[in-house]
Amino acid sequence: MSQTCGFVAIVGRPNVGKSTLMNRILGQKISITSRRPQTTRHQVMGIKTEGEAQFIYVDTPGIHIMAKDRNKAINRFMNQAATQALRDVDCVVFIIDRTRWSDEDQVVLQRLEHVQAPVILAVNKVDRLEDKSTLLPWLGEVGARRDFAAIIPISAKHGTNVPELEAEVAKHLSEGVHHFPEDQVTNKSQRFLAAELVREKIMRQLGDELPYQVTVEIEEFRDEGRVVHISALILVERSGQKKILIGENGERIKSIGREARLDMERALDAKVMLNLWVKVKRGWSDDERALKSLGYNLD
Ligand SMILES: Nc1nc2c(ncn2[C@@H]2O[C@H](COP(=O)(O)OP(=O)(O)OP(=O)(O)O)[C@@H](O)[C@H]2O)c(=O)[nH]1
Ligand SMILES: [Mg+2]
Repeated sequence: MSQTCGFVAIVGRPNVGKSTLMNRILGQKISITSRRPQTTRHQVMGIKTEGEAQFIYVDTPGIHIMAKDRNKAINRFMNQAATQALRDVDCVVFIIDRTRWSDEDQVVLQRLEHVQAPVILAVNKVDRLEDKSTLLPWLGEVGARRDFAAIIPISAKHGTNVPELEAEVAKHLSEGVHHFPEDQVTNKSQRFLAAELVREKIMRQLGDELPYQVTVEIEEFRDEGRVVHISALILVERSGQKKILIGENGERIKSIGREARLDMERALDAKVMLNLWVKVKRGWSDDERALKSLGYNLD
């Protein structure tokens, strides 16, 4: 049998479960997740090779409407990264949250208007649907908004119907040689993953405003075999934010470091010595040049 291969963009507004779905399909944490919107900031590939078929999933930042307070360079970057992932794909998985349809879902649908590739609609988080009887009529209603290749209710968190979704995606791969070796699971480096894990703990542990003002840079990544030494610099916008991040007697930063380190040790299968530093870099999130130097580059 000949090989099949395909790029599959996972898109949707923030917080609908795109990264959770990708991790579920890959069976490991490739992309960070949190209950806050705008967790993912970059395109992240999750590569799954099963016999002759290679699926190259591309997790994307949530496509969002840029209101006055969200029209920063970082927001533009995130929307561009998501839109760019739609180019030249073999298939799109468009995720929505249960039976809600928001203005941002509408924006995503509009971005898909020019996409020729088949679009599968995944109605996620059905485990949390209060009234299950609303689902069937909703699938009919939402199905009228576009000619979807399929509409599949799923729970990315619990795995419900995810194999069915993958089987649907498999129909849309094209014949051709694999782009990646079969044991490769992502296009991102271990350094990138390390920085993301620190940011995930910040997203998960800190209050409302702060996580969006934070970015993480890896200053040192030294692999000594059994031990990996990692130094990460956490950049914030204001000195007040630095104080919050460090917390009373450094408790907060310690807890962030501990959780990030445990995840890193699991991912790298090695002991990790993690050092965290916090620095104020005013205006980094609205400065194109600063963003570039901090790794926010479109591929
Ligand atoms: N109950 C339930 N929660 C889910 C499901 N899928 C995702 N979630 C939760 O929804 C939240 C957002 O999930 P993410 O995977 O980070 O969402 P995302 O679409 O990648 O979000 P952005 O990266 O911010 O665009 C997290 O708290 C997940 O645990 C699901 O099927 N059921
Ligand atoms: Mg995400």
